[in-house]
Amino acid sequence: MGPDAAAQHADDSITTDVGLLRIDHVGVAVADLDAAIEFYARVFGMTCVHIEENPEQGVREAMMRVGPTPEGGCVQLLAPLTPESAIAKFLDRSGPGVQQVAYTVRDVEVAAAALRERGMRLLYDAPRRGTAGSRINFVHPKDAGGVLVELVEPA
Ligand code: MC0
Repeated sequence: MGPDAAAQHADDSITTDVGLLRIDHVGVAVADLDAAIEFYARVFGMTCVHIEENPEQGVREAMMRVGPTPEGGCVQLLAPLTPESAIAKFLDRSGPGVQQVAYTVRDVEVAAAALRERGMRLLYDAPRRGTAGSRINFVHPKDAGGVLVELVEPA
């Protein structure tokens, strides 16, 4: 058994599958949403397929489709709605750039429980509302190698 397999079998009590299906989107913090939409469309040829305000998350966001079909995935542009929002804080600290990597999961509660079982801190006790009526939760970036991981169960 190689080192990877050994690590995988280190705790036999962990049995629940996290249920990741694919990369849902990569989230990019921006200061000006309209300017960023124009930039991603003009420079990369992406198409804006959805715009939404999510006051609970403190964001105005746009989904930019990569490539001609939905299988290409999306970049999510995230602009702050208020100075207190997570995105405003991120921009103040790090400037514009990748703020999160989001995975589509079969069931967000099952995924959160499986990740808690593996020692990850989930940000919410129960899922909250994300883009287009999805249910979301996050793994704290300090537990995931410096990456804010979002779990997305589509509506
Ligand atoms: C903070 N840190 C990050 C980070 N945010 N590292 C990587 N990626 C990020 N996005 C690091 C800091 O640099 C700092 O490191 C440490 O974490 C601070 O931890 P904290 O004190 O807990 O930090 P806060 O207060 O900045 O909060 C971070 C936290 C927050 C992830 C808890 O941003 C949060 O609650 N995020 C989840 C909600 C969210 O991001 N909403 C916007 C997207 P050092 O080394 O200096 O200690 S809304 C969305 O995505 C929805 C619409 C959707 O897709 O459906």
